[in-house]
Amino acid sequence: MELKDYRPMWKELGLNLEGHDQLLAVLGNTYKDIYMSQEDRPKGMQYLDFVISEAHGLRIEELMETKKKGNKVVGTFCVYVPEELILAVGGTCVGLCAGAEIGIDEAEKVLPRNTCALIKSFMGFKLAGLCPYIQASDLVVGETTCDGKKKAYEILNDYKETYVMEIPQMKTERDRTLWRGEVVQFKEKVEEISGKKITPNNLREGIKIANDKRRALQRLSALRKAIPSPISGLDALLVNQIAFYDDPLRFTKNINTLCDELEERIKSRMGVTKNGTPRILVSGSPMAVPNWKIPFIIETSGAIVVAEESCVGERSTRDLVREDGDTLDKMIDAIVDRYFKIDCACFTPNEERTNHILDLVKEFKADGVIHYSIQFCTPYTVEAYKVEKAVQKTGIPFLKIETDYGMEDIGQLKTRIEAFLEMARKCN
Ligand code: BJ8
Repeated sequence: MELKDYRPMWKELGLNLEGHDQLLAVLGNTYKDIYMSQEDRPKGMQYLDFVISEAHGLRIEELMETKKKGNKVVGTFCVYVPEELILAVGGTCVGLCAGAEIGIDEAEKVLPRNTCALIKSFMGFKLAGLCPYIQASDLVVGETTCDGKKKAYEILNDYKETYVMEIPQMKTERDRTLWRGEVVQFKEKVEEISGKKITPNNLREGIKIANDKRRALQRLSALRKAIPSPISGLDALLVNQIAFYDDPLRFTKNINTLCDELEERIKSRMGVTKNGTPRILVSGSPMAVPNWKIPFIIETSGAIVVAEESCVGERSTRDLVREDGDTLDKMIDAIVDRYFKIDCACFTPNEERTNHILDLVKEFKADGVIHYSIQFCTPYTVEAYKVEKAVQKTGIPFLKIETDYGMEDIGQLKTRIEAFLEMARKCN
C-alpha cells in the first residue's frame, strides 16, 4: 500500500519538516522495539497500532477536516479541563502533554534545566515546531496545578495563546465555589470561540460521549484484575495514552471490541504471562506518549503492570459525570463534582490518593507498588513519602523511582527493578 504524503499538511501547519521527520523515525523505531516485540498481544491492539502509526497523519487530517466545518480543536495539558463542554459544541479535545526528549534543547533555552521532563517536552515540541496537535489547536488550555506548569504557560503564551484555568489547591467548600466559577467561565470561553451556545441538550450529549469513553476504559481496567492478566501493562497504557487524542466515538467502539476479546481470553484462561508472575501497581506522575520506559523495564524483567494510579490511567477514568441533570445548572454541578474528585498530588492534604492506592493494591492483587515521579516533579516526589508509609503497612514491597525521559539510566533502573521484583515474587 502506498503511504500517503502528509508533508504539504505539515508544512501548512508550520512544522519544522526536517526535525519532524527525525521525530517520526525515532518514534517508529521505538514503537517497533517496545510494542511489536511483545508476544500474545490481543488482536484488538491492531487498532491501536494503526492509530499510533497515523497519529501525525490521518488523525491530524481529521482535525483539519472538522475545523473546515467550523468546529474547534482545543489542546489541553491536564485532566482537570472538562472535555464535556468542548464536546457539547461539536469540538475536539486533544492532549498536548509529551513524553519524548526531542526538542528539550529548545525548551532549555526558555526554561531552567531542572524543570520536569513533561513540561520541557511540551515546550520543546512547540518551540522546535514538532507538534501538529498544538499547531492545529484553536485554543490551548493550561491550568494552575504545579508551579512548573503554571509558570511555563506564561512563556508558552508568547508562542501560542494559552487560556489558563485556576485549579484550587484544597478541597473545602470555598474551593468548590472557586472551581465552579472556573468551570462556568470556561464554558463561556468555549461558547465564545465556537460561536455556539451550550444547552442542556448538547451538554447532555457531551457528557454521554465522555462517560462512554471512560466506561470503556473502566471495563478494560476491570479485566486486568484477572489472573493471569489478558493484556500487558504496556498495551493497556497505550490505550490510556491514545484516549487523549483519538476520536472519542471510534475509540470507545474499538476499546469495547478489545474488551470483548479480553473477556474471551479470560474465559479460556489465556493470559500474556504465566501464573506466578509478580503483579505491579505503578503510581505517580503521568506517562504521556511515548514515555514507555518504566513499564517496558518492568515487563521485560519478568513482571506485569496491572494498573496505573496516574492521570494516564485510573485517576482520569474512575469517576463519571452524573447523567441525571435536567437543567444546565445541574449538569454544570455534576461536572464540577466529578472533576473535583481528581486526587492530583498538587492538592493538600491529599489522603484520598493514598487511600485509593491502597484500594487498588487490594482490588488488583498487586504484589508490589512502584512509585514513579518524573525528575523535578515536586508534588509527586514529595507525596511519595506518604504513599510509601501507607504501602509499607500492607506488607508488600514499595520502590520509589525518579527519572526523566532519557535512556542513560536504563541499566541502573533495570538493576533496581529486578532486585525489587525478587522481593515482590516472595509476596506472590
Ligand atoms: S491532574 S498529575 S494531568 S497536573 S509531572 S507537570 S505535576 S512537575 S502533570 Fe498532571 Fe493535571 Fe495533576 Fe494529572 Fe507538574 Fe509533576 Fe511535571 Fe506534572
